Amino acid sequence: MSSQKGFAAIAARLEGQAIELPSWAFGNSGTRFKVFATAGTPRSVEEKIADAATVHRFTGLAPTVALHIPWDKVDDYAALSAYAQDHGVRLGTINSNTFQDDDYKFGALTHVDAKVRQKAIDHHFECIDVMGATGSRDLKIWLAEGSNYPGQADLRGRQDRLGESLSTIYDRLGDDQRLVLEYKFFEPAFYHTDVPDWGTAYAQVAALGDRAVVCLDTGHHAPGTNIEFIVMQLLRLGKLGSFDFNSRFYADDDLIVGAADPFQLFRILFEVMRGGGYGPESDVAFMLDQCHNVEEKIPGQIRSVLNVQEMTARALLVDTDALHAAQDAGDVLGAHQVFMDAFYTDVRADLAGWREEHGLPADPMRAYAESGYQAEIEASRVGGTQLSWN
Ligand code: PSV
Ligand code: MN
Ligand code: MN
Repeated sequence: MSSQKGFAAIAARLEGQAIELPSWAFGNSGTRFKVFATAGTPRSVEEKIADAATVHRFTGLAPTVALHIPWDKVDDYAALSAYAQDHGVRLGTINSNTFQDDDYKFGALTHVDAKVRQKAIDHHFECIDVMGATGSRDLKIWLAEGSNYPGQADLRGRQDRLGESLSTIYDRLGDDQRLVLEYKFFEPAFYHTDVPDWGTAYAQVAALGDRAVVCLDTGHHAPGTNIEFIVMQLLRLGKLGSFDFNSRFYADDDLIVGAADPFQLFRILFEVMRGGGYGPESDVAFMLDQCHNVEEKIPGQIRSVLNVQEMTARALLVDTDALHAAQDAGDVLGAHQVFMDAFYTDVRADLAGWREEHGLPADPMRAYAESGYQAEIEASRVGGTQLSWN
């Protein structure tokens, strides 16, 4: 006989769940072979924010939007913030970008030339100024730095310069602001990456201080990596700052979270809860980092936040008392069954009811399709230049 909590027991814990949307998910994106344009794609940062606000209106799950600088550069960030608030959302994480400038061909924060390093540091100072104007807490740094050939670069020297550069940036942050360092094991560099894994990211942020933490992008690991173990370890060390959620089959695919491997998302969320990374007391930020190359972007984002909510509910359903009892008794199959019972529980009807109780559409995908918003943006967003991922 399996042990199982009911949905009513966990419903309250779904209150206030927030999943930040990336502004770039609403722009056109693709592969190095082709970027397909989509009707209705935003032509301005404001239109991206309006689309993100639409996702929040239909789901209640996405109250903030992350910006990427300079993709989302504007003259007046306070005005942009007010625009977002008028649309029912807030501006969130500020992502720096040191990967699209010729000067950074051989590195930015790790470059051998102090002038290039200073240019990259100054860009981060500019991002911190943006955070001041938008009220953002997190500066997220992902670095495209590394080398393609063995012997090309001095691995140790680059790591030392990275530490110095990060420390200069960290010192500029306000007391309520955080530096969030994201790792990725390959691409665009193919031989070595300067922040390839959680251990390197941890070593770098641990040297900075309490307000420096790690971002775990679920697409940035080798196939077969036990990501939930990394989640557990970073939470245990007090250094899990945020997630970039997406899913992958082969590389850094940036597909819809939970699409490729729903069970992996469940396992990750279970460890998040086990480690205290979920709920009002937690500082762990949930964010999507996705691109919608061939599907419509707004429904793509709606589907994504619903997938996270659904797996959150299932992970909350794990009967932890029964699980621990089975674990302590060495009951291998009993423990496994408690875990799998929660994973296999279909919560969709309960979540539909929960949404209705909260004044939200029971089926946000359908409500969006019937709302006319897509037809409206396709008809009105003509002329101007559609924004692309970069
Ligand atoms: C790099 O692959 C990355 O995951 C970083 O978070 C970037 O900021 C983002 O993608 C851009 O899509
Ligand atoms: Mn990312
Ligand atoms: Mn990525």
